[in-house]
Amino acid sequence: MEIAKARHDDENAAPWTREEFEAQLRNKGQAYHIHHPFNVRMNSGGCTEDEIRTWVANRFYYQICIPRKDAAIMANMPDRAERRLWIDRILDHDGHGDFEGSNGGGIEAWTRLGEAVGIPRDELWSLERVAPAVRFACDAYVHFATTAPWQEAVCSSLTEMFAPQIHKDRLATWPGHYPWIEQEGLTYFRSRIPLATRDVEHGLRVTLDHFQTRAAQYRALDILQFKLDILWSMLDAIEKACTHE
Ligand code: AHQ
Repeated sequence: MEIAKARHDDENAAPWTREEFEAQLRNKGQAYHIHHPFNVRMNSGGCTEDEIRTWVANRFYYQICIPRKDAAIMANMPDRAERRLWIDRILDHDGHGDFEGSNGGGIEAWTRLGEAVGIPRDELWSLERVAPAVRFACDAYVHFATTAPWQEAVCSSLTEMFAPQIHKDRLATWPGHYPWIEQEGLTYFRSRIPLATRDVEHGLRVTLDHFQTRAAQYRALDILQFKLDILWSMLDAIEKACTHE
């Protein structure tokens, strides 16, 4: 009760400065799934081959939801300048041009990760290994992006403030811990580091501009927590699926 009361009183305070607001957003990184016990075990070499395959197969559902989520945001975006930036996110995942090589997009790169860990393309795309709670969490993200004001949906993508580190961790630890995984399969993680950094510049500008009062800034923190909970609960479900293998 005390926390709720403290926040209620605080919501009428003067808004945080842009710097303070950004610091509050970045402070939410303490709840990022980089700290989830399954991710810690995975990046310290503690997963079996089949647990890695379970993680890859379940995260594939999240990856194929991302461009649909971004298209939903585009549909709610009235400003052409913002759409001209946001559309890159869809192409980054679905691919573009001749769809060959690096033009194949992130979903294709994740398919190559699947093959590198021993999941054939058809099995990965069958979604047969996706846990119900992973599907639920990803569908909740797409639903939020479809129904929330576009600036709130943009704010929810800011978990990517913390993503470069998690990708760097995998690139630094998997080759040593999981030498059975073909190195080419890790291309997706390498590709996301500059893209996440670019995405966050846009997402942060929209967020810092849009949420103007202290109450609105608290709303932004709640939105970010909602997305952090999506990522965390996905790993809860993946961890549970691994115990039943
Ligand atoms: O590969 C990831 C990705 O393309 C995205 C898009 C972004 C969004 O729009 O919400 N979030 C995101 C994330 C990706 N990878 C996750 C990981 O752990 O590999 C991290 C995740 C994120 O931090 O939101």
